[in-house]
Amino acid sequence: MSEIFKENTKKEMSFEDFKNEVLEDFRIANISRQLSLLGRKEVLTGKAKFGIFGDGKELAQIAMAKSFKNGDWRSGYYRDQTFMLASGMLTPEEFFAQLYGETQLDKNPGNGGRLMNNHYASRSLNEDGSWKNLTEQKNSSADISPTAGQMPRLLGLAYASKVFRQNKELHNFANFSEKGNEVAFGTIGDSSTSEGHFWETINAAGVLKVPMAMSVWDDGWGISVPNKYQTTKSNISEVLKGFEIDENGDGYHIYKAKGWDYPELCKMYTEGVAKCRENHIPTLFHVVEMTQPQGHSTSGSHERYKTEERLKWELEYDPIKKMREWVLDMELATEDQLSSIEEESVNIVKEAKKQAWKNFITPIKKERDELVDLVKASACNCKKTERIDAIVDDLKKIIHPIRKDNVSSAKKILRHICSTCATFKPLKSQLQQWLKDTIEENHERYSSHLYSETDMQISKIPAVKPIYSDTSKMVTGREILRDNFDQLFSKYPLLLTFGEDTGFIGGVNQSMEGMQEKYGELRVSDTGIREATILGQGIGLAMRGLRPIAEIQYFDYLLYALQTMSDDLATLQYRTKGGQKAPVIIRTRGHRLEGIWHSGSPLSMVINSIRGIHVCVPRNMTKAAGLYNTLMEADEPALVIEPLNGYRLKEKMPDNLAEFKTPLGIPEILEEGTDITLVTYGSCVKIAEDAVKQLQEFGISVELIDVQTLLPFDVNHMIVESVKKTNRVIFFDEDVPGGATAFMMQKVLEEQKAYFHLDAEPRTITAKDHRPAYGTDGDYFSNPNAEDVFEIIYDIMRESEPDKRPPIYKN
Ligand SMILES: Cc1ncc(C[n+]2csc(CCOP(=O)(O)OP(=O)(O)O)c2C)c(N)n1
Ligand SMILES: [Mg+2]
Repeated sequence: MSEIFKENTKKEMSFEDFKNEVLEDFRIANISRQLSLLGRKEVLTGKAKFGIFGDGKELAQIAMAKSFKNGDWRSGYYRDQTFMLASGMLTPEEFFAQLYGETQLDKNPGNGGRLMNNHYASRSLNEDGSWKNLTEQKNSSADISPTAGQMPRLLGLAYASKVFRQNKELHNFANFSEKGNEVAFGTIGDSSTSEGHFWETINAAGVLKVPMAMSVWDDGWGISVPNKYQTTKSNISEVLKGFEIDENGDGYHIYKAKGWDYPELCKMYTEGVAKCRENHIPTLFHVVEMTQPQGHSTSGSHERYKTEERLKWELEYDPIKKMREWVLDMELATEDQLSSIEEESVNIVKEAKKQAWKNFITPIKKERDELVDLVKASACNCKKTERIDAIVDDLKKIIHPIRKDNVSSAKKILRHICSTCATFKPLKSQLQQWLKDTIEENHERYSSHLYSETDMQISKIPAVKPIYSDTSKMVTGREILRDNFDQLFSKYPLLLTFGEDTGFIGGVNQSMEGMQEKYGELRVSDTGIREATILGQGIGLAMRGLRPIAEIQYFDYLLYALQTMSDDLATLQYRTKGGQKAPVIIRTRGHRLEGIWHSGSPLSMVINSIRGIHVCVPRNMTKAAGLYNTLMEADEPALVIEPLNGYRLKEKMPDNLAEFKTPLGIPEILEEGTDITLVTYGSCVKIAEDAVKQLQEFGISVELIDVQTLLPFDVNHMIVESVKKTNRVIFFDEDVPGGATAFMMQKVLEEQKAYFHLDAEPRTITAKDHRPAYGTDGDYFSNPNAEDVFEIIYDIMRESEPDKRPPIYKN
């Protein structure tokens, strides 16, 4: 007995305290289990839509929570309710609020109804978007559902501690870190370790030597697929042995314990996390023999794929049952004491459920009653009254109404209100008003915060023009970027950049030349070839207050990071309803150069999958530098695609480096014209300029517009103003047909209503469906060129002036 006491307690703890702590742990385990059991019932009776629970994983999470301190971070997955409870980041009532989809932030503070249950997040930001003191609270980065999707960001959360510890200049940012003493805790299911993100992160964390405490919850299954189909040797810690720490201090501490062995788990985490925190050594905790008492989720039953024998084993090795036996064996409590804890847990959970449901349903019922009262107050004898009554009666009959029922009924009622009847007249306008207000409220509930809503949103950063003087020199584009970065590094101490070849040689295009030498390896560093975790590194760092520029060497390789961009970064503000932010700048280069993988411009792939991140497509390096300068003042993530063929072209060096700012969402008119509006961006601007000159020779006047950013897109509707003048419009880029040109067309024709001002068919000029072939000829025949632009515009103009313009290329 005394052995166990010694192994599991802090030195100063009394036996009484130890006992109480054990019983408190038993209580949390029971509360958590009751949440799982009752949570499932709430789904099966239709009050909640879907449920996924952490039953069978309770003890390891309680043990882990003991080492989780203020300032620490979690990046985990949907089994972690016990950890959240044990670390004080979740109450039983909040658990149910999330299950129901509660939209009131004070009741469901992690996500305000945007995420399904067991997806957790703490709030890092005050309402005005400013940072809270992250070292005075426990932090959970916001969960996502894709398996292993939590891994790339975990790397960044852990790496931030290294940066804060080793870069002494950052020690005064005490609201972000206490000199890098924070540990980033990761959790993942055994089967999800099959994902590439897991391996990439494990390797990178070992290389970077960061305080990452990674737990694998091993219950032997990924839904219905057992370990033998997931992991070599069916044993993740066994196959990770090559990562084990060596005499040089390289590698991981690797631990293994059974998910039902409470004292062993407590010992493992106490020892492992302490070492991880102190020495910044990544650590792996493999927790085996975990169970899933209720199966994977509410959408299936594990009886379909687990053997009788396995199911029996799971009952026997239920962690709470095992803990109970251990407590009794150790004589830490009596049977009666434990029973009363169990009973108390049932009551706590029932009460929490009742309260959460009341909170959830009351405002919805109130909305419904308002609607019903509104309609009832205005009875008349019109024929359609019956139809209206029927809708109202159906609505009243719904036991658990949701907002959809209210709005859908109101919309249907409106269709039946006769316009002539005097009694109904006020009803019509009242109902219209009710709908308008309700839809606005629901917009706030379900659609706000895709982008920042603070004073640091990009639209609030004033534009500043580059200043030139008589002595301003013409230099290559890469020098403008380099000198601008130099100024940014000295202006913003939290700024750091990393990527493949970014550090020692200063980038493949030399735009970071000399920066590592000047600002050190912590601020300008090389990484392995691992795009997903380069981005994840950026996300985690930015969530902890740093200002990373994560560099992806070529736009074509962004695909490796796209899942993380789309699922994690792009949704972060939205899925936490403004509770967390990660203003990462993703820097890359693209558009035409050479060959299939160094000339891509797959903008539609990006803009349609990363709404929530700004997409900047500068035509030259001065514009690019100005965008970086704007983004550094803002609190939003963005992708900047520098034009690959612009590094060696000459531009004038501005005097006000790091100060001039290119605004986002504001196109620039590069040529004024009267016949046709040509809308483009990036490297296509140069081709368009060539085409515009060729057309001028034939008396065709083109208004050339560079949109500069695709997201946001022309926020002031400048393009439609141009179309009002020219009555013709062309969208031009080197994405696939139906790609980003189609996006621009939809924006201008539908959103800006340019359709009403057109005298000619609107057209797109794009690349071919295939990727561009190698070499200059490959490029010329795969991508749109100036002659293509000339031809299409000439033909459009010929339609209106056939006599003046003879056919050239076809009759
Ligand atoms: C990328 C991705 N693929 C598939 C799924 C569907 N899915 C959800 S959970 C899951 C099994 C995960 O098993 P494991 O990692 O062992 O975690 P456990 O549920 O057993 O705790 C699968 C396949 C998903 N969420 N994301
Ligand atoms: Mg599993």
